[in-house]
Amino acid sequence: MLGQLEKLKQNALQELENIASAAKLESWRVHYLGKKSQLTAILRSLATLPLEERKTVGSQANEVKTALETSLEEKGQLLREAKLTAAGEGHIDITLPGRPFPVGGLHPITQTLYEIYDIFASMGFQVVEGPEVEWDYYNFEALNIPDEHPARDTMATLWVDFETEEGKRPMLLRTHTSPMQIRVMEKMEAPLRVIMPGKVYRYEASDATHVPMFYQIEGLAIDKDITMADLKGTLYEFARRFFGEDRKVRFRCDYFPFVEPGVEMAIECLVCNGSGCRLCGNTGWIEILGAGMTHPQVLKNGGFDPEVYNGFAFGMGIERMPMLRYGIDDIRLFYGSDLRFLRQF
Ligand code: FA5
Repeated sequence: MLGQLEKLKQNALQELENIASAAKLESWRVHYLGKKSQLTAILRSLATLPLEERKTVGSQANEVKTALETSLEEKGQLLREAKLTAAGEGHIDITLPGRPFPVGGLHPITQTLYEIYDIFASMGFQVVEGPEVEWDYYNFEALNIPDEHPARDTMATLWVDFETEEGKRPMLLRTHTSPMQIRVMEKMEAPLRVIMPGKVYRYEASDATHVPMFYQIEGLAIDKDITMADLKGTLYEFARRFFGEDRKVRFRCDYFPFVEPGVEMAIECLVCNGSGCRLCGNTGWIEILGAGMTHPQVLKNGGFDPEVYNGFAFGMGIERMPMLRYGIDDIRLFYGSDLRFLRQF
């Protein structure tokens, strides 16, 4: 039986030499190593042999099996390589890894918006969006800024008047997100806590800190016993979470016709830590938002009784936030489409 095994091995290996296709290789495998092969029959018959013979034949049969299996594996590899080379000959090297698809990322302003949503969501604020093309009524009138009010001059407006049968109705690209205060009040019941993000437009020339289209997030809270302490607490918490625990925050009086009293919130300059630099105009502070207690007339315009309800509102420019955090000294970089800048975030 030992001679039979040796012969089997020689025949198998010789045949294998001449094989040139995967199909033939498979037939070879079935013939020499398959369930009905001579080798399998020998291995099965081992149990019937006397002990001594079983040992020698068994070890020889296993050795042949291993040799055939190894040769089969090697031949398979050779055939696969030959096939790849033939396919690629004169064309391309198809064994090279493919070109990766470029994967985009979120714009730094979008990232900032998402981060701010998370902070306010954790304080119970929900996000509400509204139109960028707005009626004069919501953008100005209902916010205590009637025609000819000097506050209109602070927001150079892009008008897109709307023709109706009765004549022109004043329409504009919203100059701030504050019109959403009225829209939300008209639709929602108190108590309410909302933030209202979006693009706003001003007819202004661009410079290092101004662009004609930028993002704001408006905030509004209305309930029965809201105080200035609630406003300050909410904005302190926001500044602490966004700019870090130790960053100093300052509130000062300011004027916006739709709040009374009105304040501006500034944070200690992140570039010079308050000692004065170009970014903060040597003051050590940078204003990031306007805020205040909702004016009673504005509550009335939104359908709330100011004898029962009160509220606070704030509005922040978004581009300034990453500018401060990363020391970016020109706002136009965000909208310049320079991928070398944008890919850093
Ligand atoms: C307002 O727009 C008020 N609606 C804010 C407000 C809301 C006050 C609710 C009270 C209650 P202001 O015009 O100051 O305020 O603009 C707010 C922020 O927008 C500024 O602090 C600044 O960060 C940003 N901003 C203003 N103009 C530009 C501009 N041209 N480019 C980029 N950011 C600007």
